[in-house]
Amino acid sequence: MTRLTEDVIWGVPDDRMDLDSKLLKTTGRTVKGIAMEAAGLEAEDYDFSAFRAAAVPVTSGLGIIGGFARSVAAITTRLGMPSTVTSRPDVAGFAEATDAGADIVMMSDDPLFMAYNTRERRYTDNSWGTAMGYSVCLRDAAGGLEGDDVLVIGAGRVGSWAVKILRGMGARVSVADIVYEKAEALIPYGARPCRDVERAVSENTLLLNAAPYIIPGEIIADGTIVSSPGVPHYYDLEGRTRCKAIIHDPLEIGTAVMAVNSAAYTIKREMRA
Ligand code: 2YC
Repeated sequence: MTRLTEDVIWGVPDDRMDLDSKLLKTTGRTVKGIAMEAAGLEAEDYDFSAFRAAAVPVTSGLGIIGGFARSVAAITTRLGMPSTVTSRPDVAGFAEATDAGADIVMMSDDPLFMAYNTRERRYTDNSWGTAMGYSVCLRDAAGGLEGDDVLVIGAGRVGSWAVKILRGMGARVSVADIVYEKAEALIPYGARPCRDVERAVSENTLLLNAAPYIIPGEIIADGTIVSSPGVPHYYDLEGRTRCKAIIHDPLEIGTAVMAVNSAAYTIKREMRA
Protein backbone atom coordinates (compact mmCIF):
# COMPACT_ATOMS: atom_id res chain seq x y z
CA MET A 1 0.00 0.00 0.00
CA THR A 2 1.49 3.34 -0.99
CA ARG A 3 2.12 5.68 1.95
CA LEU A 4 0.11 8.89 1.82
CA THR A 5 1.79 12.28 2.16
CA GLU A 6 0.49 15.46 3.82
CA ASP A 7 0.09 17.33 0.52
CA VAL A 8 -2.15 14.59 -0.89
CA ILE A 9 -4.63 14.70 2.01
CA TRP A 10 -4.51 18.43 2.86
CA GLY A 11 -8.04 19.02 1.46
CA VAL A 12 -9.75 16.13 3.26
CA PRO A 13 -10.62 17.82 6.60
CA ASP A 14 -12.66 20.53 4.84
CA ASP A 15 -13.93 18.21 2.06
CA ARG A 16 -12.31 20.49 -0.52
CA MET A 17 -12.96 18.01 -3.37
CA ASP A 18 -16.69 17.84 -2.49
CA LEU A 19 -16.56 14.06 -2.91
CA ASP A 20 -20.31 13.54 -2.38
CA SER A 21 -21.21 15.64 -5.44
CA LYS A 22 -18.71 13.75 -7.59
CA LEU A 23 -19.87 10.34 -6.35
CA LEU A 24 -23.56 11.21 -6.72
CA LYS A 25 -22.90 12.06 -10.38
CA THR A 26 -20.95 8.86 -11.16
CA THR A 27 -22.51 6.29 -8.79
CA GLY A 28 -25.77 7.82 -7.58
CA ARG A 29 -24.61 7.49 -3.97
CA THR A 30 -22.83 9.67 -1.41
CA VAL A 31 -19.75 8.49 0.51
CA LYS A 32 -22.04 7.42 3.35
CA GLY A 33 -24.31 5.58 0.90
CA ILE A 34 -21.33 3.73 -0.61
CA ALA A 35 -20.10 2.85 2.90
CA MET A 36 -23.50 1.52 4.00
CA GLU A 37 -23.86 -0.53 0.81
CA ALA A 38 -20.32 -1.86 1.27
CA ALA A 39 -21.08 -2.83 4.89
CA GLY A 40 -24.28 -4.62 3.87
CA LEU A 41 -26.59 -2.20 5.70
CA GLU A 42 -29.74 -2.13 3.56
CA ALA A 43 -31.21 1.00 5.18
CA GLU A 44 -31.52 4.12 3.02
CA ASP A 45 -29.80 6.16 5.73
CA TYR A 46 -28.59 5.49 9.26
CA ASP A 47 -27.99 7.65 12.34
CA PHE A 48 -24.45 6.84 13.51
CA SER A 49 -24.53 9.45 16.32
CA ALA A 50 -24.45 6.65 18.94
CA PHE A 51 -20.99 5.62 17.70
CA ARG A 52 -18.20 7.75 19.14
CA ALA A 53 -15.05 7.63 17.00
CA ALA A 54 -11.49 8.45 18.05
CA ALA A 55 -8.52 8.81 15.70
CA VAL A 56 -5.23 7.91 17.40
CA PRO A 57 -2.02 9.18 15.76
CA VAL A 58 0.66 6.45 15.62
CA THR A 59 4.36 7.32 15.64
CA SER A 60 5.80 3.86 14.77
CA GLY A 61 7.73 3.10 11.60
CA LEU A 62 7.85 6.09 9.25
CA GLY A 63 5.87 8.07 11.80
CA ILE A 64 2.96 10.45 11.82
CA ILE A 65 1.63 11.89 8.54
CA GLY A 66 0.63 15.53 9.00
CA GLY A 67 -3.13 15.86 8.94
CA PHE A 68 -3.80 12.10 8.75
CA ALA A 69 -5.60 11.70 12.12
CA ARG A 70 -7.43 15.00 11.57
CA SER A 71 -8.56 13.80 8.12
CA VAL A 72 -9.77 10.47 9.54
CA ALA A 73 -11.76 12.27 12.29
CA ALA A 74 -13.30 14.59 9.67
CA ILE A 75 -14.38 11.57 7.61
CA THR A 76 -16.09 9.84 10.57
CA THR A 77 -17.65 13.17 11.54
CA ARG A 78 -19.17 13.44 8.03
CA LEU A 79 -20.68 9.97 8.60
CA GLY A 80 -22.49 11.34 11.67
CA MET A 81 -20.16 9.84 14.28
CA PRO A 82 -19.08 12.24 17.06
CA SER A 83 -15.30 12.16 16.49
CA THR A 84 -12.10 13.31 18.17
CA VAL A 85 -8.34 13.09 17.64
CA THR A 86 -6.60 11.94 20.83
CA SER A 87 -4.16 14.46 22.33
CA ARG A 88 -1.54 11.73 22.68
CA PRO A 89 -0.34 9.14 20.16
CA ASP A 90 0.23 5.39 20.33
CA VAL A 91 -0.68 3.39 23.46
CA ALA A 92 -1.37 6.52 25.52
CA GLY A 93 -3.69 7.66 22.73
CA PHE A 94 -5.47 4.31 22.70
CA ALA A 95 -5.89 4.57 26.50
CA GLU A 96 -7.26 8.11 26.09
CA ALA A 97 -9.77 6.87 23.50
CA THR A 98 -10.78 3.98 25.74
CA ASP A 99 -11.20 6.25 28.80
CA ALA A 100 -13.32 8.61 26.67
CA GLY A 101 -15.63 5.69 25.83
CA ALA A 102 -14.79 5.54 22.12
CA ASP A 103 -16.76 2.86 20.28
CA ILE A 104 -14.67 2.97 17.08
CA VAL A 105 -10.91 3.55 17.34
CA MET A 106 -9.19 4.51 14.07
CA MET A 107 -5.43 3.97 14.01
CA SER A 108 -2.75 3.18 11.46
CA ASP A 109 0.86 2.14 11.50
CA ASP A 110 2.66 1.61 8.19
CA PRO A 111 1.33 -1.84 7.28
CA LEU A 112 -2.19 -1.70 8.75
CA PHE A 113 -4.92 0.95 9.12
CA MET A 114 -7.83 -0.32 11.23
CA ALA A 115 -11.22 0.68 12.61
CA TYR A 116 -11.47 -1.16 15.94
CA ASN A 117 -14.94 -1.66 17.44
CA THR A 118 -14.37 -1.63 21.24
CA ARG A 119 -17.83 -3.08 22.00
CA GLU A 120 -17.43 -6.11 19.69
CA ARG A 121 -13.65 -6.49 20.05
CA ARG A 122 -13.45 -6.68 16.22
CA TYR A 123 -11.81 -4.50 13.58
CA THR A 124 -12.07 -3.74 9.87
CA ASP A 125 -8.95 -3.28 7.75
CA ASN A 126 -8.52 -0.36 5.35
CA SER A 127 -7.35 -2.62 2.51
CA TRP A 128 -10.66 -4.51 2.56
CA GLY A 129 -12.57 -1.26 3.06
CA THR A 130 -10.89 0.39 0.08
CA ALA A 131 -11.36 -2.65 -2.17
CA MET A 132 -15.03 -3.02 -1.18
CA GLY A 133 -15.77 0.70 -1.47
CA TYR A 134 -14.18 1.06 -4.90
CA SER A 135 -15.83 -2.16 -6.14
CA VAL A 136 -19.25 -0.81 -5.10
CA CYS A 137 -18.39 2.46 -6.89
CA LEU A 138 -17.46 0.58 -10.09
CA ARG A 139 -20.59 -1.57 -9.95
CA ASP A 140 -22.87 1.44 -9.38
CA ALA A 141 -21.16 3.53 -12.06
CA ALA A 142 -21.47 0.61 -14.50
CA GLY A 143 -25.07 -0.17 -13.55
CA GLY A 144 -24.15 -3.67 -12.37
CA LEU A 145 -21.23 -6.04 -13.13
CA GLU A 146 -22.97 -9.43 -13.57
CA GLY A 147 -21.15 -11.24 -16.40
CA ASP A 148 -19.05 -8.17 -17.26
CA ASP A 149 -15.28 -8.21 -17.79
CA VAL A 150 -13.32 -6.21 -15.22
CA LEU A 151 -9.55 -5.66 -15.11
CA VAL A 152 -7.96 -5.23 -11.68
CA ILE A 153 -4.54 -3.55 -11.87
CA GLY A 154 -2.36 -4.42 -8.87
CA ALA A 155 -2.38 -7.67 -6.87
CA GLY A 156 -1.40 -6.15 -3.54
CA ARG A 157 -3.69 -6.12 -0.50
CA VAL A 158 -6.32 -3.85 -2.09
CA GLY A 159 -6.17 -5.47 -5.55
CA SER A 160 -6.35 -8.99 -4.11
CA TRP A 161 -9.42 -8.10 -2.06
CA ALA A 162 -10.94 -6.40 -5.10
CA VAL A 163 -10.53 -9.59 -7.19
CA LYS A 164 -12.44 -11.62 -4.60
CA ILE A 165 -15.14 -8.96 -4.13
CA LEU A 166 -15.68 -8.39 -7.88
CA ARG A 167 -15.95 -12.15 -8.48
CA GLY A 168 -18.58 -12.12 -5.72
CA MET A 169 -20.43 -9.45 -7.71
CA GLY A 170 -20.52 -11.77 -10.73
CA ALA A 171 -17.79 -10.09 -12.76
CA ARG A 172 -15.28 -11.99 -14.97
CA VAL A 173 -12.03 -10.70 -13.48
CA SER A 174 -8.58 -10.35 -15.06
CA VAL A 175 -5.68 -9.17 -12.95
CA ALA A 176 -2.30 -7.65 -13.84
CA ASP A 177 0.65 -6.97 -11.58
CA ILE A 178 4.22 -5.86 -12.24
CA VAL A 179 5.15 -9.15 -10.51
CA TYR A 180 3.31 -11.74 -12.64
CA GLU A 181 3.46 -14.36 -9.86
CA LYS A 182 1.32 -12.09 -7.65
CA ALA A 183 -1.37 -12.08 -10.35
CA GLU A 184 -1.02 -15.86 -10.80
CA ALA A 185 -1.59 -16.36 -7.05
CA LEU A 186 -5.17 -15.10 -7.56
CA ILE A 187 -6.13 -17.88 -10.02
CA PRO A 188 -7.74 -19.91 -7.17
CA TYR A 189 -10.14 -16.98 -6.64
CA GLY A 190 -11.28 -17.21 -10.24
CA ALA A 191 -9.09 -14.46 -11.67
CA ARG A 192 -7.31 -14.59 -15.05
CA PRO A 193 -3.72 -13.28 -14.76
CA CYS A 194 -2.46 -11.02 -17.58
CA ARG A 195 1.18 -10.59 -18.60
CA ASP A 196 0.63 -7.48 -20.72
CA VAL A 197 -1.08 -4.77 -18.64
CA GLU A 198 -1.20 -2.26 -21.53
CA ARG A 199 -2.98 -4.77 -23.78
CA ALA A 200 -5.33 -5.69 -20.93
CA VAL A 201 -6.15 -2.01 -20.33
CA SER A 202 -6.89 -1.45 -24.02
CA GLU A 203 -9.21 -4.49 -24.10
CA ASN A 204 -11.26 -3.59 -21.01
CA THR A 205 -13.70 -0.76 -20.35
CA LEU A 206 -14.15 -1.53 -16.64
CA LEU A 207 -10.97 -1.01 -14.60
CA LEU A 208 -10.14 -1.03 -10.91
CA ASN A 209 -6.70 0.54 -10.59
CA ALA A 210 -5.26 -0.49 -7.21
CA ALA A 211 -1.65 0.16 -8.21
CA PRO A 212 0.58 3.25 -8.26
CA TYR A 213 0.17 2.98 -12.07
CA ILE A 214 -0.28 6.13 -14.14
CA ILE A 215 -2.15 4.80 -17.19
CA PRO A 216 -1.19 6.54 -20.45
CA GLY A 217 -4.42 7.91 -21.95
CA GLU A 218 -3.74 6.63 -25.45
CA ILE A 219 -4.13 2.99 -24.37
CA ILE A 220 -7.50 3.57 -22.63
CA ALA A 221 -10.57 2.46 -24.60
CA ASP A 222 -13.34 5.02 -25.15
CA GLY A 223 -16.08 4.91 -22.55
CA THR A 224 -13.91 3.28 -19.90
CA ILE A 225 -14.95 3.55 -16.25
CA VAL A 226 -11.95 3.55 -13.89
CA SER A 227 -12.44 3.02 -10.16
CA SER A 228 -9.06 4.24 -9.00
CA PRO A 229 -7.95 4.02 -5.34
CA GLY A 230 -4.27 3.80 -6.34
CA VAL A 231 -1.89 6.56 -5.23
CA PRO A 232 -0.22 8.48 -6.90
CA HIS A 233 -3.31 9.37 -8.91
CA TYR A 234 -3.01 11.02 -12.33
CA TYR A 235 -4.78 10.66 -15.70
CA ASP A 236 -3.57 12.75 -18.63
CA LEU A 237 -5.94 14.79 -20.79
CA GLU A 238 -6.34 11.96 -23.33
CA GLY A 239 -7.28 9.56 -20.52
CA ARG A 240 -9.72 12.01 -18.98
CA THR A 241 -11.28 12.56 -22.41
CA ARG A 242 -11.70 8.85 -23.22
CA CYS A 243 -13.00 7.80 -19.79
CA LYS A 244 -16.73 7.88 -19.08
CA ALA A 245 -15.84 8.20 -15.36
CA ILE A 246 -12.75 8.24 -13.16
CA ILE A 247 -13.54 7.62 -9.48
CA HIS A 248 -10.84 8.61 -6.99
CA ASP A 249 -10.15 10.08 -3.59
CA PRO A 250 -6.95 9.83 -1.51
CA LEU A 251 -8.44 8.43 1.72
CA GLU A 252 -12.16 9.00 2.32
CA ILE A 253 -13.97 6.11 0.61
CA GLY A 254 -11.79 3.39 2.20
CA THR A 255 -11.91 5.05 5.61
CA ALA A 256 -15.69 5.58 5.52
CA VAL A 257 -16.28 1.93 4.52
CA MET A 258 -14.09 0.58 7.32
CA ALA A 259 -15.65 2.83 9.97
CA VAL A 260 -19.23 1.95 8.92
CA ASN A 261 -18.38 -1.74 8.57
CA SER A 262 -16.86 -1.71 12.05
CA ALA A 263 -19.96 -0.04 13.53
CA ALA A 264 -22.07 -2.56 11.62
CA TYR A 265 -20.65 -5.37 13.79
CA THR A 266 -22.72 -3.83 16.64
CA ILE A 267 -25.72 -2.91 14.46
CA LYS A 268 -26.03 -6.43 13.05
CA ARG A 269 -25.59 -8.07 16.48
CA GLU A 270 -28.34 -5.87 17.90
CA MET A 271 -30.60 -6.73 14.94
CA ARG A 272 -30.14 -10.43 15.71
CA ALA A 273 -30.85 -9.94 19.42
O1 2YC B 1 -0.26 9.63 11.19
C1 2YC B 1 -0.24 8.41 11.49
O2 2YC B 1 -0.83 7.95 12.48
C2 2YC B 1 0.55 7.47 10.62
N1 2YC B 1 1.07 6.33 11.40
C3 2YC B 1 -0.38 6.98 9.50
C4 2YC B 1 0.35 6.06 8.52
C5 2YC B 1 -0.56 5.65 7.38
C6 2YC B 1 0.21 4.73 6.43
N2 2YC B 1 -0.69 4.21 5.39
C7 2YC B 1 -1.00 4.94 4.29
O3 2YC B 1 -0.52 6.01 4.04
C8 2YC B 1 -2.04 4.33 3.38
C9 2YC B 1 -3.38 4.92 3.70
C10 2YC B 1 -4.21 5.12 2.47
C11 2YC B 1 -4.06 3.89 4.52
C12 2YC B 1 -3.35 2.67 4.19
N3 2YC B 1 -2.24 2.95 3.59
